[in-house]
This record gives sequence, C-alpha cells and structure tokens, in this order.
Amino acid sequence: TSAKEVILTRHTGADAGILTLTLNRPKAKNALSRNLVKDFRAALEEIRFDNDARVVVLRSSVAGVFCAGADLKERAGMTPQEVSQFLHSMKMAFRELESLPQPTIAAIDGAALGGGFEMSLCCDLRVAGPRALLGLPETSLAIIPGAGGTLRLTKLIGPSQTKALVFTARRLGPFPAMAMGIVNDMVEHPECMDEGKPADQEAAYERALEWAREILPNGPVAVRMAKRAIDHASTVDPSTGLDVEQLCYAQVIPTEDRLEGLRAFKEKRKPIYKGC
Ligand code: CO8
Repeated sequence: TSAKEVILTRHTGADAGILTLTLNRPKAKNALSRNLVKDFRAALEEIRFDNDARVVVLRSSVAGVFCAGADLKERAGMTPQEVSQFLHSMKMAFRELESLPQPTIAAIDGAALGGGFEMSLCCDLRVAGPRALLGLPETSLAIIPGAGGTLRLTKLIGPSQTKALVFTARRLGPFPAMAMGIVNDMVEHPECMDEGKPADQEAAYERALEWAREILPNGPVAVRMAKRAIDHASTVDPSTGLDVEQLCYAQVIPTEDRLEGLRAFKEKRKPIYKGC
C-alpha cells in the first residue's frame, strides 16, 4: 500500500514480517504537514491490525534528513483553530506509533529535529547513520518541545541530560547520541566523511534491518507482550508493573508457538513460529 508522502512496504521471502514505513516528502525535508501526518496515521492503522506484521522499520527516502519536524511554513498560514487541530492530530500520530503492538525501529540517517526527533522517540529502538543529527531546536524558535519530547526524552535519558539538550537546542551527531543512550546503535563511516563523499544513505536502514531480522524469528506474541510489559514498567508503580507482566505472561501460555519452542529445543532445531 502506498500513500503519497508515507510509503508502507511489506518485505517478502526471508524478510516476510518486516514492514518498512518510509517518510517521503523530499521537497520539505519530510516536514510534518497535515497531509504527511494523515498518510502516516493511515499507514499506522494498517500496521496495527496486520497480524503478519512482526517488526516495523521507520525510515526516510530523503538524502541527509530523517524528518525536519513540524512544517513551519504550513503552520504560518493556519488559523489558531487549524493549528490546534493539526497539533492534536500530530500528537495522536505519535501516540499511535508508540502504541503499535509490534516492535519499531527508527533508522535515522540525517537530521531528526523537533517533531522529527520526537517521532523517533516513539519508536522502541533507534539506529543512527553517519550523518544523523538529532536535536530539539524548539527553544531557538522561542517555543518548547510539544509533541512528547520533554516526557519521552526524560524517560529515556533522565531530566538533566534532557535539559542540557533542550536549553541549548544543540544538535547531536551519532557518537554523542550513542554516548547519551539516545540511540541503540550507530553506523560509522569515517572514511566517507573524511573524503567529503556522501555517506551511504542506506547505512542506518541496513543496520535497522539487521535488528529487525534478529527480532523476526522470535515468538511474535511473546515479542508483542514483552513490549507491552516493558512499556508499562516505566509508567506504573512497581506492583502494578509486576501485575501487568503476569497478565502479559499469561497471554503467551496458551499459544501454539510456546509448545513449538519447547519441541524445537528438545529436537535441537530452530523453532518456526506462527504468531498464535
Ligand atoms: N518546515 C517547513 N519546511 C522546511 C522545514 C520545516 N521544518 N525544514 C526544511 N524545510 C524546507 C526549507 O524551507 C526548504 O524549502 P525551499 O527549498 O522552498 O527553500 C527545503 O525544505 C530544504 O531545506 P534546506 O535548504 O534548509 O535543507 P538543508 O538540507 O540545508 O537542511 C535541515 C535540512 C537541517 C532539516 C534544515 O532545513 C532545518 O534545520 N530545518 C528546520 C528544522 C527545525 O527547526 N525543525 C523544528 C521545527 S519545530 C517542531 O518540530 C516542533 C514540533 C512541535 C509540536 C508541538 C505540539 C504542541
């Protein structure tokens, strides 16, 4: 299925179960316009109810940019009511991304600024390419991060590191992003960068696919339930968190896949899971 500014690709063959969601609005560096957000939400809805979808990779088709954040030009022409409607729909899109049942991986091969960075924070994992540039420039625009950045980044790296980034509006390359724990993995191509050649556009995406392929063979229901339990772990009190873990655990007990896992172990072979 393809929408104009967001393209949903279902992989096939050995990669069946991996879905790639590509932000594709080159003329405005993937800035989040009303249209892009609409396409994005439609694609997320399709993924959410797709039982064959096991891992989702979010990437950009635009060289050197993941997403430039909110569309600052479109917004300038909106009435206050339209701005409120748009911001609501953007925040809903981020909630929908964050609450997808499947694991999600953002492949960031360029600028991920403001809302673009906040979007990547709604993914479970982040992989930075050689030209990744992550930041919350809002205070330099005399606003503050308003699409979940203050909360999601604080949960990820703590309040002091978040303040350091937000107060300064600093942009981070892959190394500091990795050191601060913002990205899970990075691809370095110092030789390309040194010679001033364009870095391999696909590097972060390829690495993200490697992560996806490592998740793919594992029990799909188990992975979804683990995501749900871990997401609750950081938002509820410990005793509720343990309850949620038990409820999620209970979901995997009646699955065929659990028995297949035991059989495969006994027979010393790789399990083949069906997601039920
Ligand atoms: N909005 C609209 N258009 C944009 C945006 C944007 N955010 N970013 C880039 N563009 C446009 C440019 O205006 C330019 O258009 P044109 O060709 O017509 O002049 C085109 O894209 C290409 O841009 P550049 O020439 O600047 O491209 P570069 O490759 O040199 O640089 C960058 C790319 C680094 C992405 C650069 O464009 C940039 O810094 N953009 C602004 C990034 C930014 O500040 N984003 C933060 C926006 S604030 C935000 O996201 C807050 C969300 C809050 C939600 C609140 C909820 C309550």
